Amino acid sequence: MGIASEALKNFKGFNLKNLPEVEPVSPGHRACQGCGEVLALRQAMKALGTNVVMCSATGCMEIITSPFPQSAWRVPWIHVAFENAAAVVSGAESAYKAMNRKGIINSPDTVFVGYGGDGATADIGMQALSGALERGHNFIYMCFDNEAYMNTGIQRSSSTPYGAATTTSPAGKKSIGQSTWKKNMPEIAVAHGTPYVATCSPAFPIDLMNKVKKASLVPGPAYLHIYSPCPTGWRCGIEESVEMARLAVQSKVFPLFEVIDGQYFLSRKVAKPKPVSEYFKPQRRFRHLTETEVAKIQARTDADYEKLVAKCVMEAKTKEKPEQEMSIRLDGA
Ligand SMILES: Cc1ncc(C[n+]2csc(CCOP(=O)(O)OP(=O)(O)O)c2C)c(N)n1
Ligand code: SF4
Ligand SMILES: [Mg+2]
Repeated sequence: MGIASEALKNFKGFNLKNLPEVEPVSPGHRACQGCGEVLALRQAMKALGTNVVMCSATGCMEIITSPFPQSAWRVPWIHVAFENAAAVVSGAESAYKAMNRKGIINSPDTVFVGYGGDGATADIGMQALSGALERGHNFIYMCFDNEAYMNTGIQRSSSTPYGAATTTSPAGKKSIGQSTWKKNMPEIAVAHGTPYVATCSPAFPIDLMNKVKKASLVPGPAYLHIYSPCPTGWRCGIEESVEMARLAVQSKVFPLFEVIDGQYFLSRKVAKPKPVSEYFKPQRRFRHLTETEVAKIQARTDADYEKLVAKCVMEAKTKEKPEQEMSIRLDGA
């Protein structure tokens, strides 16, 4: 049995009756209305609690929580550069380990978390992340994927989906927008032998919180790829973020799965998939796409999903309906 399977064998997850009341990220931050990224961050932090050291790359979830002299953080939080959250959090983890060993502190259960957006993760911070995963630090890395560099004005990243219009991949007569396919970060994390890798979505909060909790229990690196709808950059309604996150799962655009010690588990099989066009329709970043382009994306989405399903050894037990999950009242949203 691998280290993640061993650590998770008696895992008892969150459910509607035992949701934590703790709010490590306080209300009053400065995210745009309807921000799906801060909703996901909030759910993740509720699962982690307060015995954490957070290390934030530059990006939306840094600037909106820390305009000097204010902070939305109720836990230790370090802001570092755009590219090195994983390197700095691995240093903090090593320092705590040494201080615990020398008896300077007694804090063996502190959880170390590095996080950043898709630009900080899939582009500029990839090298730092790769090194930290390879060295095997006991930490969680969370990528909040809103599919572009939103903080600086909606520039494309390597995680921007094919066909999406951004300010640096504008759609026009000679351009369909983003001309490359989305980089598969979870697979890159798996390729490092990372003991726990999972994808999660704020439209499925209990699933998200359980995956964050599991990541915190694994005594080694864990990578979480968290879908983060951004109404500002995706050009959809501010009330549509959760619906976009849900449709991404239901259309197989963003499947939910876990990889535990290299074994794949589908969190939620999409039995009756919605067409990608239904997910695209409310988002003006896709409005220029022709039927031919949409059909091409549909074919690629179907093929990618089949490849994933073929790798899954069994289905996980999570069966809550999204509607039921979203009926949870998270005060202060
Ligand atoms: C070395 C460096 N290059 C560029 C920047 C400017 N910059 C800050 S945040 C950011 C984009 C962040 O995008 P992402 O990581 O996807 O996070 P998001 O804002 O979308 O949540 C950029 C380009 C910087 N701070 N440092
Ligand atoms: S730009 Fe997007 S991700 Fe950033 S705070 Fe606004 S809605 Fe959230
Ligand atoms: Mg981003």
